[in-house]
Amino acid sequence: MLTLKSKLRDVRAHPIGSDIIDKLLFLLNLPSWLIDNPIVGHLSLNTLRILTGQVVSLGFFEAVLKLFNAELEKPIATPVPPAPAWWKEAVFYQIYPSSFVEGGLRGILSKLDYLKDLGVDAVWLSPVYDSPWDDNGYDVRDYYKILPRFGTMDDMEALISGLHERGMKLVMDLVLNHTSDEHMWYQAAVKDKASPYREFYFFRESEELPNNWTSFFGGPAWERYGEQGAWALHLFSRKQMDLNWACPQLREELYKMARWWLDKGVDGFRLDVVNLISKPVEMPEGDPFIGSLSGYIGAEHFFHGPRLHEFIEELRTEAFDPYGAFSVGETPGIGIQMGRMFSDAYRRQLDLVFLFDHLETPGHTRFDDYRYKATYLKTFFAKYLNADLGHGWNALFFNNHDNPRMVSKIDPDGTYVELLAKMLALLQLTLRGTPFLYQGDEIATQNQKFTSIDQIQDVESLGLYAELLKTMSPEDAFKRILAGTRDHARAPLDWDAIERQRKDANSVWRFYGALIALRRSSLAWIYGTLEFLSPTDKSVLCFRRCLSAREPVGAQPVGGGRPVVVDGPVGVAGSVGVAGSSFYVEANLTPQKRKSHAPVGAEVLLCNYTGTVPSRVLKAYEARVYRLS
Ligand code: TEU
Repeated sequence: MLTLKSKLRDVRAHPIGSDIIDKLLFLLNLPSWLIDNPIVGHLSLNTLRILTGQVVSLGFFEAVLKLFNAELEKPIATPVPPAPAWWKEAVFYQIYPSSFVEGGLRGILSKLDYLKDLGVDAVWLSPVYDSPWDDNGYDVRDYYKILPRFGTMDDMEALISGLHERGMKLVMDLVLNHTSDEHMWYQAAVKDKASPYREFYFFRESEELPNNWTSFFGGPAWERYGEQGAWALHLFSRKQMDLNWACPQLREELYKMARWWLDKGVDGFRLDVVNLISKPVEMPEGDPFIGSLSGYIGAEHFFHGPRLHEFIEELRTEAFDPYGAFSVGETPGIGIQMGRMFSDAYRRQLDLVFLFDHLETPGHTRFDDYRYKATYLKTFFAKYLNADLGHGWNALFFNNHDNPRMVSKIDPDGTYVELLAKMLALLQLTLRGTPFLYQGDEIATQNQKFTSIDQIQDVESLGLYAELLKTMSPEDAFKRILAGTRDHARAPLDWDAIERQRKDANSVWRFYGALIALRRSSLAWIYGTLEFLSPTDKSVLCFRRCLSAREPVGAQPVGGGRPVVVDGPVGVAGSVGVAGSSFYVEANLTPQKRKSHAPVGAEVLLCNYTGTVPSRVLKAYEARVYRLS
């Protein structure tokens, strides 16, 4: 049990403690040696609290201590080596339905051959459910209905079969933390205090705001609704009402709905903000200092709430396991160790999680107007992919519908855009983990050139803009919006550019094709070991992937442990394993020339520069794959 008297190094040894400390260091842009040296490690939490001038409230420490003590790691009972799985081998592609193609689900259906040609194995489809569209479908009005502008349930079924006929899988987006205020449960709850649906949400009757929590989209997380005017909780927009997972009837309804979709044949789910689903009954005040660092007050109470893992285990048992459904949790705010608590196969919760600590560099949040230094990727991946994840697995992505384009964060002027896009693709498809491409990645889509707030549609950006105007000029507020707006990623996909690039042998599109083919050519890319090399060179990320020759055809699972045994071709990707294959990958993360560390004489298989004979010098953002044996 951890208390205020516990030493910092004991807190550091706890998975949640380790992640929280890392997160604070990240937000403050402080080096980890500050905490990891023995003198500081011997300080108690309470001494630290006093030494830091009590800038962080006692309430915060109490809240995190509760977290630590509630979540002691489960003992490992039967160590079963993780099996090969289709989702470890697959290349995923995220479709954002309002901007992927015109024509809704039928439009998507018409593009399945396109996706197949690109080499995609599985599609993650962002929400297409009936919705008033306050947050582009992440505000579900009816989980059992398709939004008419995307088509009908028949179109959905046609899409599922269309994918399956082509040997591809479908992963739907499941929004379980909240519903739209127009959902019939919420409507019933607001109309009648005695309604059984009242318990599905968080209603509080008080004069003042029930607590100081803020919404991710600006302003308080509480709003008065309906005639009685009770407060109800919405961590996102005013039309996205948080669901009370402590209510067993609600959970049963949600599991029933997930099973209904699985009966239709979907292969799994991406679970929207799934780490937020459990909230403490007392709804304690959030710490304002911690809130000022992250931009949201109260998150320490719900980013990893008291019954989170219990709920997720139940969801898996009740809904996913009977179908062998795949799950990837979107888990903003949590770190590597907490990620493991979801994705370690022993714990039987989720298959994968999306972690976000590589989307900004230390000391920055999304709306800061700054240039992303790609050298951070070396630090990040070495830490993330070297961490002991038990029998967990990683998801690899640089873009999604919630973030400005990575190429533009690194290179706002677009000077190196093609090289950079190819370099990121090369890393995404050769590092260890499951790649998730976002629509437009394959043609190096950049940020939009917005010039005025009138062009911005996203509810998050508009909410934040209104907040910012309270403390800064419209020009400065717009600069922040321009830096972080999700609208950058939501512009229509440029099909003309796709056509052009498909014909151009040197295009980014064709480079993706080559990388996906390379990934399929050897199981070393999937189950092989990953070893980061040349750690002192901060500019060049280099690593070796290797399928062990000692095992017949096998490899080390993530984080060590017993090897995965793979017999011949497996899974959707149809990759084959050749024992003893090994590859070397290097990427210059800077626009300056850098020295290559590759073994002399190794054969270059792929490079993002064309027409030049690879030399011992890496040019701006140059990235190469070599065969070692
Ligand atoms: O996103 C959750 C999330 O934490 C962020 O990525 C989000 O964009 C927000 O800006 C936090 O600052 C998921 C969905 O991906 C997003 O599109 C939804 O708006 C959100 O949940 C609510 O459903």
